[in-house]
Amino acid sequence: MPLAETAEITLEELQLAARNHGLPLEALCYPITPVGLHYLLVHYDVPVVDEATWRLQIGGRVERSLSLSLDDVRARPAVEAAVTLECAGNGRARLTPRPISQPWLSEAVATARWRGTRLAPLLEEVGLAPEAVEIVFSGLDRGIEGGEEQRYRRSLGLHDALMPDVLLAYEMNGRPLPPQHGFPLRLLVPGWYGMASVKWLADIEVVDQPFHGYQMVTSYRFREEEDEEGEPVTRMQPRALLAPPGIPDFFTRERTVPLGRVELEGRAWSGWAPIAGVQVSADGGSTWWDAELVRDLDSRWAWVGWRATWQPRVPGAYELCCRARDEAGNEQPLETRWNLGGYANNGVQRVPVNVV
Ligand SMILES: Nc1nc2c(c(=O)[nH]1)N[C@H]1C(S)=C(S)[C@@H](COP(=O)(O)O)O[C@H]1N2
Ligand SMILES: [Mo]
Repeated sequence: MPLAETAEITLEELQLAARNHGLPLEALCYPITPVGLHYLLVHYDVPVVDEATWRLQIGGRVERSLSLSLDDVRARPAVEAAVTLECAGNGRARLTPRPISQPWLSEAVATARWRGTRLAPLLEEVGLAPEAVEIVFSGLDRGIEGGEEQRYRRSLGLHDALMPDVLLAYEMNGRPLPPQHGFPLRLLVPGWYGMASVKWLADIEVVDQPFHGYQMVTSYRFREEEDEEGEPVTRMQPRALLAPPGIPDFFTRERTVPLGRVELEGRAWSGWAPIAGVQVSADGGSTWWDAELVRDLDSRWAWVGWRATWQPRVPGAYELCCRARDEAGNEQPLETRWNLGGYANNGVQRVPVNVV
């Protein structure tokens, strides 16, 4: 991934940002994000898929291959779960030097109620051969990335693919998947950054060698130098976001609130362990107080709500921050950790607010 030393965003980055939109932060108030406000990330083009001819092919190192229509998939036992997805590149645009890719600030996250069928029983049904080591998931979308023509493809090791909450989802918030979120079927890997949840899923192939596709070995690795192999990006780091209070300036989006009590609210999540606590600061991270957690979704894989009261004593310029920690002891850092791809950057959000 190329890097930019300047703060200026290029036209290519703007082109990506206009296609791939984030969650407007005021929508953090909804436990389940309305579909049109859910963040969106599409590497290539949104494919046009005809439901009548679409098939899910499951093959490779299996005892019996399967070809399923959408009705076949829908006829299987269904489960529904609220799942928070976050793009691994969330926060990338604030890094210096800046990795040149989709220039997210902090809004590449959302939660939907997904309905689908579990992957594990389907894999048991086709019968994994003894030499199976990974499962490769292929989308119908094609493009060129890093000079390499490809379909969007990601793999999971057997252990991860057989996690009981991994879904093949065909509904989002009670309706068929919209085109941009993977119609007619997508993989959903709860707790992991979004890249694992392959949209427009058409092929599941069981393989006997680790899969070395572009999205596995070139992208989505933690690297500081190009020639490093790097560790793969997997689960979401803890992060808290604040729905910015008051009213925004149209251009800078700086906030203005009247002097008095301010009720703050936001959301927090971690793919490693449940959220243990959220703290808030009004002085840019020097002093903190505890927020109250609001567990308003009954899903381990969905964000929790939080709220806190802020009582500024004098008018002036403040900087609100929030940070989350999870039950595994992971905590958001004050400063961001740099890597070449700008992945899993969970430095705390900073919201400038003028109290008048
Ligand atoms: N086939 C396919 N699947 C994909 C992608 C893609 O470009 N093609 N983008 C991935 C990335 S990087 C993310 S963050 C999530 C975004 O899901 P959403 O657009 O439904 O929010 O989808 C993932 N699945
Ligand atoms: Mo992503």
